[in-house]
Amino acid sequence: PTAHIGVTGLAVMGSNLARNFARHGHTVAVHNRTTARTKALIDEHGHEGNFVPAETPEEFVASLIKPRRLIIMVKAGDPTDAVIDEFAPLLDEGDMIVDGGNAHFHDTLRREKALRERGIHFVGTGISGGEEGALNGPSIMPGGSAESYKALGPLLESIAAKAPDGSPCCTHIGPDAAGHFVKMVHNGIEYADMQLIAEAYHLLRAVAGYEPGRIAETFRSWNTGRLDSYLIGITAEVLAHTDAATGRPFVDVVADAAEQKGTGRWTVQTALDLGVPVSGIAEAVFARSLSGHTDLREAAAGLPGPAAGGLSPEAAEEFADRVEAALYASKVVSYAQGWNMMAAASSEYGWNLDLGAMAAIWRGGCIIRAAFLDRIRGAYRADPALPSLLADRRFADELGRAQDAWRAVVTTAAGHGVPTPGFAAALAYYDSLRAERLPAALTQAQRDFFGAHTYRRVDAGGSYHTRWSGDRGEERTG
Ligand code: NBP
Repeated sequence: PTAHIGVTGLAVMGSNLARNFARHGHTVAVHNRTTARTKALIDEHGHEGNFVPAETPEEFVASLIKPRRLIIMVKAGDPTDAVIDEFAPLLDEGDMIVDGGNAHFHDTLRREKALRERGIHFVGTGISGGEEGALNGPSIMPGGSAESYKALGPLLESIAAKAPDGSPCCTHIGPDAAGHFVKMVHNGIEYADMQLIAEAYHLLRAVAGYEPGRIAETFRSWNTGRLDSYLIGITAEVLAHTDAATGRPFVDVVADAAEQKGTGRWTVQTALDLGVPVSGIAEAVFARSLSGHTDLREAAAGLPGPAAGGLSPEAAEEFADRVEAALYASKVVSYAQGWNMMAAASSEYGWNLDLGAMAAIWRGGCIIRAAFLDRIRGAYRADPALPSLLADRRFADELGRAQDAWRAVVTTAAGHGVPTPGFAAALAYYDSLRAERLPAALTQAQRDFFGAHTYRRVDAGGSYHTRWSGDRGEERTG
């Protein structure tokens, strides 16, 4: 055997990952259920490095140096189980199966346990950056045992993206499903980022009266400041693009129904299970869902909106600056929520996650890469047990400075009838967390009224019930 690593599943992600390994001097065994794909890879890219094509699983496994390192890059779900069932019997104790697909972390928990019992390391690995990232350097989030990382880490780090400071965007995330979990949260945060950017665009267009080209300019200038990120950069490019067929701004010829592949939904479902409020991500998932409900939108199309007046050019410029502040503040909130979710899962599943490390490895390769992540890394470096990003003094100061603009934007948006579920939810979260008293006291009293669910008092220990349907006297229940 000569191959350092093997990739099975040679659709776009698997082929690009295999080429990335080969280009970095590793000998890569390649295999695909349909052999034509393997042949195509070798014909087109065989000259890029050392590939060992295999037609059968047996041939593929035999070509791998022990302990064997095998990456599965097939469609997530049943195909992954089918491939595991096919390969696991051919492996020996100490070998490693890396699942680089977008698996649900519950599947990864199950697969890791089953394979661990057979002495095989199962390494659920989040890979971000799409096909371009797979080829030129993705952000890589491997879970699994620490022992497996010793053998896999150097290989994965060699093909990973590099952060601006040169460090690889790959680290051992934690045991079993930790890698796939944080990849899921990464995608949830990506949904929130995209929604917030969309709201900023909508406000600049509908309230400030800017044309897409002007908005592209605005985003370009934002991209030189604290919002500097891949997503802001591509937004400027999309907005500056003109449709060749019609000559219209490209954004105006795209149907306004956003689709989703499911990781945002998983993030919200999981957050509900963990009891972590991720309202920013949830609003983003719901906004995509709403956009696709043509039936509901058509039914409501005639409902009245406000008589909105336009802004003067000076007022528009001032408004654009406020939108930048609102976008930044809302972004901080959705990242804070995502990080809370990772912290909660870390204690629930015993992962002992290094929360600063996620910010470090998302600085390159992945969709949410941004200068901003360095600040999150700094916040967790200063205090690894930080309860919330909002509690970090630097972020707290920034939100404090942004809040007037943020409130003005949400108010103006409502006044003009422009929906900003992301901005508004983020502001509500900020105000809820900082509130001295929440109306939850009333909610709890109502619960006691109709369901005798009891309540605690601010001035005494224990729990209590008021006899609402009787003499309204209070009794201690626990
Ligand atoms: P696809 O998700 O389109 O999967 C196609 C591959 O799965 C082909 O190699 C196909 O083999 C193989 N496959 C299937 Br389908 N069923 C199989 C089975 N029962 N046994 C063996 N092989 C089977 O490929 P992709 O877009 O390259 O994505 C691969 C993974 O990476 C997915 O889990 C995806 O979620 C994840 N991912 C994708 C991206 C992205 O940007 N596309 C980014 C990050 C992660 P065949 O050729 O014989 O049909």
